[in-house]
Amino acid sequence: MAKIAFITGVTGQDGSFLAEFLLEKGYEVHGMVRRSSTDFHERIAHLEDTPGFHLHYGDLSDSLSLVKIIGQIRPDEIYNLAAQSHVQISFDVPEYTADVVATGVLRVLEAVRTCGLANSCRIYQASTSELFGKVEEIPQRETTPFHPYSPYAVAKQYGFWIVKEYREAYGMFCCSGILFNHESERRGETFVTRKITLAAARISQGKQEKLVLGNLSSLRDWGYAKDYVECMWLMLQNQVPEDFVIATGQQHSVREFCQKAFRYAGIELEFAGQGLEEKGIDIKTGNVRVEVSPQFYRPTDVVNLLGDPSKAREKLGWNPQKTPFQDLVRIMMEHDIQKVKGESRPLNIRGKRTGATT
Ligand code: NAP
Ligand code: F7E
Repeated sequence: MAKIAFITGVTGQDGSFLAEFLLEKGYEVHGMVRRSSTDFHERIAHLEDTPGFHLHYGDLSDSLSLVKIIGQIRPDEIYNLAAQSHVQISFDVPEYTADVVATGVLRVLEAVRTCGLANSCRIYQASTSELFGKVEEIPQRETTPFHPYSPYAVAKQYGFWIVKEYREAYGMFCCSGILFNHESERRGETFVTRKITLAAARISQGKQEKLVLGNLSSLRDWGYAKDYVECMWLMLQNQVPEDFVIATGQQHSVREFCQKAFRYAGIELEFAGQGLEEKGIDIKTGNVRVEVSPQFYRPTDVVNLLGDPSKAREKLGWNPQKTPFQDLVRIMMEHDIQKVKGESRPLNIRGKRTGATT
């Protein structure tokens, strides 16, 4: 009998890679999708006719839909990946973020209990390095105290603790992966790495004038999303439910990401100036290609994330360096150089077609 997995957030970056990964392992995969006015799910469109892949309408804010789906499919494993996952946007929609990112986790756990699956169903919760926030230790590991620093992170803190509570109170197999930033060619276009790779590709093809960013000095431990979904699965195959930090153990700045991405597109950038006056200049032409705007600064920003993946390496046998930083940038740039070749409409200087602010 094939194992049955249920993925919330299947249309997202991680959900789409995880669905592919589990289908390859022979799982029957069920994903939850929200109704939207554009019913095209770009990241999973290629999977929709795959035998063993099924979609169900539902929402993390709607307990009844969760009970209905979970009761019907009776999964062996649940991967709770759905979230309002943009940190900056969580300052704009804090109440909605709390409802989905915090209470949503509780709804999944309670749906499992309601359906009588508390003893059989294993649950993965998508926790985050944002829990470390205004960091109290470098590098951050499983024992590092949390200091969440955005409405998103505060909501994720609830998710982390309610999972731990249900594990201890009801003996459920539920655990959190504390994942550091992971990126890919499927990353949402307003996260900083993808914003940079798309802009570098467009600028090199004369389709965008410049890229406007926020804090260039922010430091992140960036990995490749495809490698990270394997770890989610490994955590549910473990003997006991435990929480793990998942990271590469290497750190780079937003500025450095820009330089590497632009170099891939044939543009050598030199940064000059400080703070809001800092600029990324094309060494060959003298053109300013990167500028800073307060629009992309956050009321509170997390600026020094570096994970220690030792526990995952030792206990799960996971390789944190499978895709090194330069390969991640290359994968994203190769994809985006091809992607923007098809675009004709010029973009505004933020590389966007709308007036949205992220
Ligand atoms: P993503 O690309 O933003 O995908 C989020 C997914 O959640 C989408 O499928 C989205 O559906 C769905 N969703 C949002 N609100 C929902 C709701 N109310 N009900 C049901 N589904 C909803 O995020 P990701 O990068 O794949 O991240 C996956 C998870 O890991 C998230 O929980 C995120 O917070 C967490 N995380 C991510 C990272 C990272 O670096 N990527 C690191 C640590 C933790 P639509 O397509 O309909 O919008
Ligand atoms: O920002 C800085 C920004 O939005 C990274 C989510 O997946 O990872 C993600 O959250 C850094 C921040 O990701 C711009 O201030 C500068 O310091 O790419 P990001 P994030 O906030 O780290 C964690 C682990 C999650 O859990 C989240 O779900 O880059 N930055 N200039 C910028 N960021 C953006 N978005 N846009 C800028 O123009």
